Amino acid sequence: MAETEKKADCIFCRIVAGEIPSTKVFEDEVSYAFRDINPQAPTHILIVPKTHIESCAVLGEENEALVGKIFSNIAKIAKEEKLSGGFRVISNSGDDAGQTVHHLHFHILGGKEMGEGLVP
Ligand code: DGP
Repeated sequence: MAETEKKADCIFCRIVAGEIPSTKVFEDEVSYAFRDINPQAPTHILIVPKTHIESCAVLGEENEALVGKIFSNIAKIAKEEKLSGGFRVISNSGDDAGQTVHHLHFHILGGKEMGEGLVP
C-alpha cells in the first residue's frame, strides 16, 4: 500500500500532527513514539509511522525501509527506557487480533516479567 500523508479521522494521524496531545518518547523523520493511554505494563509505548498505513496486513515492498527503520528505533527506545531485562513487541492487525486503531502501530511492552504465553 502506498504511504499516504494523513487521514483526517485517524487518532494516530492526529497525534502525529500534534492535534491530540500525547506523551512523546521518540520522533524521527518517519516515525513517532508515545506512551499508551491505557498501559498494560509498567512501560507501554506505541510507535507509529508518520504516514497513514492501516495495519501490517497491507504492507508491501514499498514499506520495507520504513518498517526496518521503525524496528531499529524500537531497539533505541528500549535502550533509552532501560528495558535491559527484555521487552515484547506486538502489532495487532485486524478484528481477530483486536486492532482498535486502524493506523499501523507497534506496542513496546516491558518493565515486568510477562511469561511465555502470547495469547491470553
Ligand atoms: P490496538 O488494540 O493494537 O489497536 O491498540 C491501540 C492502543 O492505542 C491501545 O492500547 C490504546 C491506545 N490509544 C488509543 N487512543 C489513544 C490516544 O488517544 N492516546 C494514546 N496515547 N493512546 C491511545
